[in-house]
Amino acid sequence: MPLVEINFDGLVGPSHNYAGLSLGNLASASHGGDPSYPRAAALQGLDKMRHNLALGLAQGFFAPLPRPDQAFLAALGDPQTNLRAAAWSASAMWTANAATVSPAPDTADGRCHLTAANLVTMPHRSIEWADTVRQLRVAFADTAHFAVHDAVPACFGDEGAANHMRMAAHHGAPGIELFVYGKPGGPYPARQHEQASRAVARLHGLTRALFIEQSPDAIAAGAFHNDVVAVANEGVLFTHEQAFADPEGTYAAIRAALPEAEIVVVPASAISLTDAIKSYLFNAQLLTLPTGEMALVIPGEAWAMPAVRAYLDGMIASNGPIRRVLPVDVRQSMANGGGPACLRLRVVADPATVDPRFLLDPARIALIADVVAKTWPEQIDPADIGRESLATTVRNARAALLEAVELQEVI
Ligand code: SUG
Repeated sequence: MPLVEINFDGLVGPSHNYAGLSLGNLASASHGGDPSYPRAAALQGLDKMRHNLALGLAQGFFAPLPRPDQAFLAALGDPQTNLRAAAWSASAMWTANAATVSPAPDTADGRCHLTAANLVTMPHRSIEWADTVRQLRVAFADTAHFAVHDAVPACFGDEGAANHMRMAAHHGAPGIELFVYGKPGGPYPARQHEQASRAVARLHGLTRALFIEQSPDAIAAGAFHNDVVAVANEGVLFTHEQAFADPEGTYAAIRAALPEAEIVVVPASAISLTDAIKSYLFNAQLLTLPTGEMALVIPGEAWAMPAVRAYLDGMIASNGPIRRVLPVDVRQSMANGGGPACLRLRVVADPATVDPRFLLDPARIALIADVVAKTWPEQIDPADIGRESLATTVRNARAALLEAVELQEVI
């Protein structure tokens, strides 16, 4: 089978909660302390997977990580503060931050390379990667086709695919890889370090990589990852005009490396940076449908914002490369700053080379939804974090999932 794009969504874990842990992520900060609804959150995510599968696209998933993280709590002397909430976070649901992926046509050894992201900027995320990489090594165990790398050293922050875009004539063709990094000095952390991006490009054996500075204004306005203000697919880049520190230089470098590139720039006069970040328009899945048309899977929040809706109506009416806009409801994830694009890791590969237990069809989605409906907590209030009875519920829910999908070895 030819190489296709497979989207691996993170199943929202049973401890999903709002603890306001992410400085610079405006949604996380504003919802900190709200009650959360893990069951509804996971079912919303599964509906998105079902929706994309129904479009005729390949869909996979990753299992939630073990929470609460007892080793982290013990190493910190059992903290009662925000650090306790960190150990309970279900943040691994945002698999765009699980790893950076370079498909086989781009790499020196002709294998698909994945490097787990160290996520060191935020304590609750820094504890993900060791468990993530174990899962990646099960899913992509076929070393003839895949190479899975540990995270780069923690002195350089790496947030994975959220700050990485790939452009190519089509998914199976050799492509250019765009690494977007931030420079420190603004009001919020610049989470992606240039040296981490360069290390990942070296580990993957890339010959055609561009290193692009993210606009400090975008980070200051709340674009804590590049995928909040830009998304690419095959030959198309869809970007806000304030995404990059040097927009014109960036577009010129992309066009020089990939002459067929089409760059759709949304001007601030149509959608302000503030509205782009609030609506999460760019945190979309830009997908090539089996018909060859491109579709933009956006959060319902973006569709509901008048300025964004007006822009999208005009875009569809025009002759641009993005032909369809498909809103989805991932409200529970959105309230923590995670839109449709955050919830998925894109891997271009032959599905036959991936462990089939991570791939989905409607029956497997129904199986997972059934476990979620029966075992995921309906609601978590901030005061519940730390309760032993809830910890037991969360552990049992995850164990029930792993048993149902026959993935007990990722425990
Ligand atoms: O790292 N939110 C995540 C959202 C990640 C979104 N991912 C991408 N843009 N690719 C983050 O800021 C909030 C957790 C809390 O506050 O409870 C959180 O971790």
